[in-house]
Amino acid sequence: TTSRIAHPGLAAKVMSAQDAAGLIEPGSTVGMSGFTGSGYPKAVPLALAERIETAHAAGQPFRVKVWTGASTGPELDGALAKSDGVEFRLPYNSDPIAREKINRGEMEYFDMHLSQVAPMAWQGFLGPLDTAVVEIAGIRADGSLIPSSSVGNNKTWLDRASKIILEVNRWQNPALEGMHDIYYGTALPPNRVPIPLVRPDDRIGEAWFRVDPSKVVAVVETDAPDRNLPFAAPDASALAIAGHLLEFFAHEVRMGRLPASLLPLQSGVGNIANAVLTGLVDAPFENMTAYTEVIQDGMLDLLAAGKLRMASATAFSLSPEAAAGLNADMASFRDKMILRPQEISNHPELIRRLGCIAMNGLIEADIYGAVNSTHVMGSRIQNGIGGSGDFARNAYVSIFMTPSTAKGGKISAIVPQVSHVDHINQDVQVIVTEQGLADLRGLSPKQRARVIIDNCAHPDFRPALEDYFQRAQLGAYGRQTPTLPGEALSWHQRFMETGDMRG
Ligand code: 0RQ
Repeated sequence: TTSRIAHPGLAAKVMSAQDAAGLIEPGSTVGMSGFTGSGYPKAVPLALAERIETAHAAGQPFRVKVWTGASTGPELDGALAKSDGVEFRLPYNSDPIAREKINRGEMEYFDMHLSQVAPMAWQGFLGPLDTAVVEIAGIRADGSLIPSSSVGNNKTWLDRASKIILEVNRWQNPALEGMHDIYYGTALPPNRVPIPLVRPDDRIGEAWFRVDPSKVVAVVETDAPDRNLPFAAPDASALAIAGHLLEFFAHEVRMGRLPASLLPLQSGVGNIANAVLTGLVDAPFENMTAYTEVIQDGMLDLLAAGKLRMASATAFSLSPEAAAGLNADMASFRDKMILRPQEISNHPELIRRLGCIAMNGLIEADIYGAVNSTHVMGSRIQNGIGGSGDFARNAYVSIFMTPSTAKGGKISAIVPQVSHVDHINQDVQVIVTEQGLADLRGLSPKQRARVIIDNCAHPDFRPALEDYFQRAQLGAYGRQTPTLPGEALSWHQRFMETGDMRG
């Protein structure tokens, strides 16, 4: 046993990843830890994938259903998808191998609002949970668990699962202990009560997970890094988007619609979101806070610069350099960060109460402001809705950001009609591209189309959008949201036929 496992009863359950994976039955449902590449189990899923491949080679069927917090790493989603071992997956995936299987129709996938996973599991809508496989940073003498670099749905998996496999990862910094806030006050209707969090830095729970030691069937020791992906240096487009957004914030402060320290920031993942955060380092806003899903590099920069007072999230999503920097200086960051269950980090009640500024990416938006965050050409899933819906609908101001074109200019991110809807126009208040910013608050559909076409569309596509909008106003069945159904998706059709929306 090591100093990371202080509970003798659980120390006695240490075994190899292979032996632990042997306890997972074909056809069962497995709830795994992991959120945006951090805190996912790194040994048991790999061993399970090997077991599945061996079974398949012997002609035996073997697939499992996998639930997580959000995206994980190649050792989990990649390995299990490659082994053809996943029959069903929820709630968010960004692994390329799993994405390919899903889009080939070989894997069922339910992408869902991240705040709703735990409540739906409790409500019983997702079926029973057979096994939890959860990475932790250590086990205390009383048997409580020190959470790892993400919290995600771990509390719910530990509570709901019939049996539990723990991965104790020595790579995780022991100073993570004390950073987490695990809230145990959720209940199902009709017994639900208000969640007592009124400031982003409130602590309302405990620093550890509770667990019933009799449900723990295996403890596996690992020493392996999170999947930390590098961020690309922001390109001209990301810098332009960040510039428009910072100008907007300054304007809103001048108009008295935002306080000088802004409101709690939520920032999606990806290079543009990171560029916006980096831009805030030199902006005139002080004492900012973040109430968000993930702490990425830009958030650490803001904390280090003293601009951000604190950040609340459910996980880290860091580049290798930022992860190393955080690990080396955990003592100075620790008190400024709180990691919570995703049910709390993304809770509609809390997002509405705190008045978050939501900033998320999109695949395409239409001239009326509906947003597609998930499906390329209406059918091919990219990642999933993730937390974007939790934040967009409930935010104080809901912002979506994107380059105005994709695939080297062949695709317009502004289209006559989105090919799939994740966010209805009422949930989309500001759209920003490198061309400019459209403030849609208080505007009717036709007024929205005017500013989206003028401010956000790429000049290569603006005339065609203008032409469609004019003809729709003359020829549509109704003039409230003028649409020509026979033509609205013709840009997508043209891309699928010719590889270019421009024709
Ligand atoms: O694909 O890599 O094959 O070229 O989509 O696009 O431009 O790199 O942008 O990384 O910010 O992702 C919406 C996917 C944007 C992301 C989305 C193609 C593009 C590229 C990625 P390639 P970019 P980003 C909190 C918030 C939903 C979840 C969410 C996302 C790839 O932001 O998953 O918001 N959001 N969570 O080429 C065809 C278009 C396209 C397109 C982009 N119009 N047509 N392809 N692409 N636009 C975080 C969590 O929930 C965990």
